[in-house]
Amino acid sequence: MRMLFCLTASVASAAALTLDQLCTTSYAQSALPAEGFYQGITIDASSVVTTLTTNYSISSNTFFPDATISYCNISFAYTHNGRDDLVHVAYWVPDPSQFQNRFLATGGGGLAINSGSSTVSGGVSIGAVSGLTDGGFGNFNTQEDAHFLLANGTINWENVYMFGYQAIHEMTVLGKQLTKNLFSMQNGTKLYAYYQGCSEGGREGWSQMQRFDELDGASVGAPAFRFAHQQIQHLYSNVVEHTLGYYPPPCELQAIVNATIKFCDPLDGKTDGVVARSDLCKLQFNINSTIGTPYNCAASSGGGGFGPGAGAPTPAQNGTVSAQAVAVAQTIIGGLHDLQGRQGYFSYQPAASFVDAQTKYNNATGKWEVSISGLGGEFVTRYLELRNTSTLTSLEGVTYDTLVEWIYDLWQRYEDSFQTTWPDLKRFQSAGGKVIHYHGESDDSIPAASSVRYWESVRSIMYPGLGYNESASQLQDFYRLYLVPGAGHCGANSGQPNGGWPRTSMTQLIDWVENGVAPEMLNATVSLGANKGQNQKICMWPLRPLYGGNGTELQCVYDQESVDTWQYDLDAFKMPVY
Ligand SMILES: *[C@@H]1O[C@H](CO)[C@@H](O)[C@H](O)[C@H]1NC(C)=O
Ligand SMILES: *[C@@H]1O[C@H](CO)[C@@H](O)[C@H](O)[C@H]1NC(C)=O
Ligand SMILES: *[C@@H]1O[C@H](CO)[C@@H](O)[C@H](O)[C@H]1NC(C)=O
Ligand SMILES: *[C@@H]1O[C@H](CO)[C@@H](O)[C@H](O)[C@H]1NC(C)=O
Ligand SMILES: *[C@@H]1O[C@H](CO)[C@@H](O)[C@H](O)[C@H]1NC(C)=O
Ligand SMILES: *[C@@H]1O[C@H](CO)[C@@H](O)[C@H](O)[C@H]1NC(C)=O
Ligand SMILES: *[C@@H]1O[C@H](CO)[C@@H](O)[C@H](O)[C@H]1NC(C)=O
Ligand SMILES: *[C@@H]1O[C@H](CO)[C@@H](O)[C@H](O)[C@H]1NC(C)=O
Ligand SMILES: *[C@@H]1O[C@H](CO)[C@@H](O)[C@H](O)[C@H]1NC(C)=O
Ligand SMILES: *[C@@H]1O[C@H](CO)[C@@H](O)[C@H](O)[C@H]1NC(C)=O
Ligand SMILES: *[C@@H]1O[C@H](CO)[C@@H](O)[C@H](O)[C@H]1NC(C)=O
Ligand SMILES: *[C@@H]1O[C@H](CO)[C@@H](O)[C@H](O)[C@H]1NC(C)=O
Ligand SMILES: [Ca+2]
Repeated sequence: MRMLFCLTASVASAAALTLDQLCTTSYAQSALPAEGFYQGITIDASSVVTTLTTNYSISSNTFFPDATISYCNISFAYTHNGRDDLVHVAYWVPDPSQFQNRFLATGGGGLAINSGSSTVSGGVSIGAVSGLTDGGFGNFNTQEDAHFLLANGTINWENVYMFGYQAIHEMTVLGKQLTKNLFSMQNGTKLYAYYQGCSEGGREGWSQMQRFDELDGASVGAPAFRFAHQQIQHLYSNVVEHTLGYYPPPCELQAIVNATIKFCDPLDGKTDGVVARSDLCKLQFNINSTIGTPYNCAASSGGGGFGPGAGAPTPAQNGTVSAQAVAVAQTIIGGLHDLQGRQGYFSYQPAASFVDAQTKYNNATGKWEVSISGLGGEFVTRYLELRNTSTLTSLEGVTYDTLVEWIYDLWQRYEDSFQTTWPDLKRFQSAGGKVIHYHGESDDSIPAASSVRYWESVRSIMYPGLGYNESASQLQDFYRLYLVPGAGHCGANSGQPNGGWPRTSMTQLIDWVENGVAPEMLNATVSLGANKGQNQKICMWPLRPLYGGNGTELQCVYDQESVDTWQYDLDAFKMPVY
């Protein structure tokens, strides 16, 4: 405490500081949280590194508008007392004249716990000190799986909990105090704390809101939560192909997607190449109608997707859509069911592309073969079997029942670390937290229905005594969900380029938290194709978009039959799946 007082005195004129003056090792050291501030953590003051960058330009950032920023990157290391570890954190600090009493915590994606410079730069553009962590995994570029095993069979549980939720929490608490010290914030001056993350970063955001009350607001996209289900879902498409014995050429699946978009696009009242109502698509489109559709794709030198087949060259493909390919697509969209027909999980919406189902071409046999999803495979080999490899080499003997068992085993093992579906948000809510949650409706990596399920879980757990509309409305007082028409995984979708992406959700969040202006609709901007720059609005769940007046007038309507298509009884499990 004494040390804090000294600091306050020595930095009393920080508001008048320039960025150059702030960006020195000695000044940053003087602003470190005092010893004992965070019980169990010791900061190594000698590890402080400061780097000044001016006129850094942000452009084509998925989550922030274009801007030019100057910042000081202040990084340091700390250790957990009694444990011989080292965790690195870094904070991008805006110019004092641009600082707006804000802090932004950021997350990663895939198996990374940070997004490098991409999210912290956006944070500086909103006048926030913006933090990232390396989770204690070695350095800022090391992913979580690198040190997940201490040896085959031995889990590094410290690594699991750091990735699960602890590292971002520590980075947030330390970063808020660093910010107050750097800018000599007076008692009574509110420091607003925010979070931005998508995919794994979305899961990391929820890991904070489910446990802590440090955040005033969070903008989270397509969270990779319900981790066990989500990761095994990546293998489901491959197991469908393996079970049905048909490995469709990528072009054939693309033809099915294109035909789906063609039929379902107008169902929302606006023929613009965007399937804004994948629920109506589910109700009205018969995928069997695509059988016989001709397809023709040129040879390519490399394909997309995860797994061993990714990036391999593909030959020219032409033909007509087969009944077998349609059976594969239909079974994938129908979602995982065990061999008794009970549902284990749900899948991507129709009109999403089939990334997990991408096959690879065997040039020796001239046949298409399974290409096992890399992310899905690693969760079996490393996180379940505890073997030091990310490659699952075969699906021999793997059935739909095996997938359900794998989910069950991963779920039990990581329920309190990775699963991240705790549905009671009372701590976040009572601290006044607000969350904007969005998910591309055509996401092909994390099913959009996953976000709907969590929102519904929170609604029913937090407001058990209320009817649907009343509980939905109370939940929306602090938690709002938006499905983004046509969008893919954490961004715009080249297959439906006229769909906008909510690039200014952080601005809307700030307006909600700081000015009490709750976003009725999310603001979106088209970022691809001929209509680039066009502004759009996105309806708030459970309302659904419907265009009238020949596609000119967006209405947000309540449609029970549509809403029902998003709910699933996951009766392959006896435990509730939040
Ligand atoms: C940064 O941009 C400003 C305004 O364009 C310019 O005046 C300044 O010289 C630039 N600074 C550096 C270091 O390039
Ligand atoms: C911040 O600075 C540290 C120390 O120089 C460096 O390792 C890290 O990569 C920087 N982070 C970013 C996002 O610039
Ligand atoms: C796992 O394998 C990698 C190389 O693939 C190696 O660098 C690492 O040390 C191994 N880890 C363990 C715990 O065996
Ligand atoms: C700040 O507030 C705390 C708690 O209300 C109080 O104990 C402390 O003396 C205040 N410090 C200053 C510098 O006003
Ligand atoms: C699908 O549509 C896209 C345009 O959105 C086109 O580039 C592609 O060639 C089509 N693929 C097939 C197989 O029809
Ligand atoms: C599509 O065809 C398959 C195979 O003939 C059949 O089992 C399925 O019910 C059909 N689906 C629809 C929606 O008609
Ligand atoms: C298949 O192999 C032949 C002969 O080696 C080569 O010319 C062709 O480019 C290969 N095709 C693909 C799709 O890899
Ligand atoms: C499809 O491939 C066959 C030979 O494999 C060829 O005869 C035919 O012209 C091709 N069709 C198109 C539309 O490219
Ligand atoms: C650990 O497991 C991997 C993957 O199964 C294997 O390649 C490696 O040889 C094993 N290491 C030891 C020391 O057994
Ligand atoms: C809930 O509200 C919607 C309008 O938002 C309305 O159409 C629906 O009938 C209401 N449901 C109940 C059960 O009141
Ligand atoms: C909404 O997005 C448009 C661009 O589509 C942008 O000009 C406008 O500033 C945004 N509004 C808010 C509140 O951020
Ligand atoms: C829609 O467009 C058609 C043809 O352009 C026109 O006849 C019709 O009146 C329009 N309907 C509405 C609701 O604007
Ligand atoms: Ca449309």
